[in-house]
Amino acid sequence: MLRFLTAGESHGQALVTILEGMPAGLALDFDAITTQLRRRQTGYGRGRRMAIESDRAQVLTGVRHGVTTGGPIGLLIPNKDWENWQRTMAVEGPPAAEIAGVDRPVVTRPRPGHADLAGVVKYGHDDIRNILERASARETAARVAVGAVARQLLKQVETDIVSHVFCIGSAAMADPLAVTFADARAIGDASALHCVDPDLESRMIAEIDKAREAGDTMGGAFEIIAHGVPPGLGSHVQWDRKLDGRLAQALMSIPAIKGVGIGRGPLVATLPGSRIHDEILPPTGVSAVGVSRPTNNAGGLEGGITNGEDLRVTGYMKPIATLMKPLRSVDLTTMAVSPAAIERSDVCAVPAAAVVGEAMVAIVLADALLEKFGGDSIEELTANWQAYRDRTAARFHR
Ligand code: EPS
Repeated sequence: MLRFLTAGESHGQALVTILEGMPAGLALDFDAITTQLRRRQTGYGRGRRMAIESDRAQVLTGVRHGVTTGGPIGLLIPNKDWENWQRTMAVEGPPAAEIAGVDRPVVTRPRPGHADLAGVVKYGHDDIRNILERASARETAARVAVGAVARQLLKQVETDIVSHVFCIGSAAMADPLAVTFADARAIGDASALHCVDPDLESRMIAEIDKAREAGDTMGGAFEIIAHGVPPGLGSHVQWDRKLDGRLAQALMSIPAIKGVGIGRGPLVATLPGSRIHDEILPPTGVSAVGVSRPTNNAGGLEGGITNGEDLRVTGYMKPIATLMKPLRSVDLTTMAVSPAAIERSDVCAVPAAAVVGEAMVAIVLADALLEKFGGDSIEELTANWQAYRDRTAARFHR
């Protein structure tokens, strides 16, 4: 239904994206795309690159006079840093003498944990740069731009997405499910790590400072909460239609994400059924499916189908692979033991990954929404959604 592809290198000219399948008739909020891109660039622990970039997506196609046509939406995010990399990243042959920038040496010492080694083996390169440029998390800027468009589609059916960071190293929250959608939404964009608890956030900052001083890096975990998700997205009938599986794939595709949880996540393995499954009770107020659920350990998904509760998805991120105090590696030209290469990098990018996670959840939900309600235009989509909502409410009204 909704598909996208990205292209672009970290220090190339630009990131390029084609988003296909957006219905016609969506009045696009261009500033909202910039706002999401801006959010991804923030967070304590990022490196000097973020001071160079101020990401903006140019919408090149698929929109006329501010409204989507139904055609593919082409997006372009220029890399400001390209100016300094024109020689190293020249597309057409060896760079002419008048081209600005420096000629950086070939990268030959793979970083443990990065795509460097496996990539040069697979693609037959001698210069690791041919791998690392595309493996770089710079690419996630393109996903956030796509996600910002997907969010605008979700807004048409009153679905909103937020996130919060709940763990950096050993500074972790005991029960992230206790954080409500409203709590996470109330975190200011100026917040250093996008954590709901200021005391915990101070401990997280201390973890990052300690890692930076030691020439090390830190990972962590974040949770994405989608509110107002229509019940009935996804399906139990086939493995590749289960929405939890689709969300897991989307989240795992973000660089450095090594685990994904839905609701209570891996802890479901440690508790009895009586403490995991969410009881079904008569409604206490307005409810999408006419019942109330006192708990939400399932994270809004049962049988691979949204159940009307908040959708809660967790991403676990490993520490960034570029260490200023490098691990041992080998120089692939000599095969002698040597410290891994150092590239300018971040100490911690968990808050940025949370924003990328929101974007990926938005894209998966927008796709599932179009699957359920169809619609080549926003008018058609929202009419189908309204009819389903009214029908569902009528069925369970006693
Ligand atoms: C990254 C290394 C750093 C990060 C980059 C991801 O880039 P640079 O080598 O230019 O300093 O800043 O992230 C981004 C550029 C971004 O926009 O998120 C890496 O090796 O993955």
